[in-house]
Amino acid sequence: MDLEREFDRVVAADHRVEPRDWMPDGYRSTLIRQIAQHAHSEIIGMQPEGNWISRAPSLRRKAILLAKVQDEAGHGLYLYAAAETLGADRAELTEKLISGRQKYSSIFNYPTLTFADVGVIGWLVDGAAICNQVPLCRTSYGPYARAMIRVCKEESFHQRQGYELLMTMMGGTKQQRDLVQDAVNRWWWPSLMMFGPPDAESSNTEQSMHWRIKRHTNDELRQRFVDMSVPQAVKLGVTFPDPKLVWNDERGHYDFGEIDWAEFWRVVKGDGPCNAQRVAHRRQAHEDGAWVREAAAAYAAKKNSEAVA
Ligand code: FAQ
Repeated sequence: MDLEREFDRVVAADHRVEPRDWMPDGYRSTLIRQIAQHAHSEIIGMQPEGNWISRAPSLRRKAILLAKVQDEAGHGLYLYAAAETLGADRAELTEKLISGRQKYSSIFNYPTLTFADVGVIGWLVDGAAICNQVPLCRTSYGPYARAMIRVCKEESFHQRQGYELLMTMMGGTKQQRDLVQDAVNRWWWPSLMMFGPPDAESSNTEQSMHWRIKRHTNDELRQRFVDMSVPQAVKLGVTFPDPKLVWNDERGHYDFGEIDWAEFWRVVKGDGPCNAQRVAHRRQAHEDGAWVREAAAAYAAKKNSEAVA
């Protein structure tokens, strides 16, 4: 009881809960779920852009894209390490991902059809990720909050490289401008879905807000993202595919049209355009890496037995 009171006090005072502190089982399992999904998203999220590394239009673009995709791998590993501080087993988390028992963000189940998609992912997908993750720097669990600080710094660079790429294309030929607009048309709605279901249908929000794991609701962050993106689109010279997107003076926010939630749930449940491909690719990479894990384990065992002898 005292332990529970102490936990409530730490959370209410906006202090951090640390790995060795007592915590309710539900708090631990909610964090493992969210952090694992987040880690899986970073790892699966390497694929859509990774497809373009060998086809980047210049050495400069290739170097930037390589660095970005490597950062995503780093974020994934960082987040798996944060999940491990809660007692999760990394091998088990990977197993759950490749057997379809654990989720990753819906956004990475859409195809990247042209190089403009690389720019739009940086601008909108990383932009949405930042919007969602900056408040997570103040999440109540210490290792997750600290991981988010570094991740957000790198995501800012990702967002800027995307926007700069698009600015360059918009200053090019009509064909290049059309590619950008087409990519924006395809990624806008899926980007809005990244924030999760509407608050009224979000099963975890209320409890996660109470525990200060989440600091804002899904709809609050989605609105913040829309408000932030519209002036950026104007500056870039593109439009969003939503006739209902208008400034509402009374609310002090942009109104926007209804999101296709049926599509969202279809994609979350595994039936998006690229779900099967993404998971199969990850499974193959995991199987191909088996010899590395075996060699590392054999080396560690040898070192341990030498230390004992
Ligand atoms: N996709 O009750 P809620 C990135 C699930 S950014 C798939 O509202 P919650 C960077 C949800 O898990 C992307 N599933 O859930 C990058 C739950 O299922 P469950 C990753 C979704 O957790 C950029 C159910 O629906 N970012 O990777 C989605 O309170 C570019 C009910 O939903 C994070 O993970 C979705 N979009 O709120 C990398 C940020 N939305 O488990 C490469 C941390 C919801 O109960 C390239 N996560 N679901 O069966 C969060 O902030 C939260 O987990 C939310 C969802 C806001 C995503």
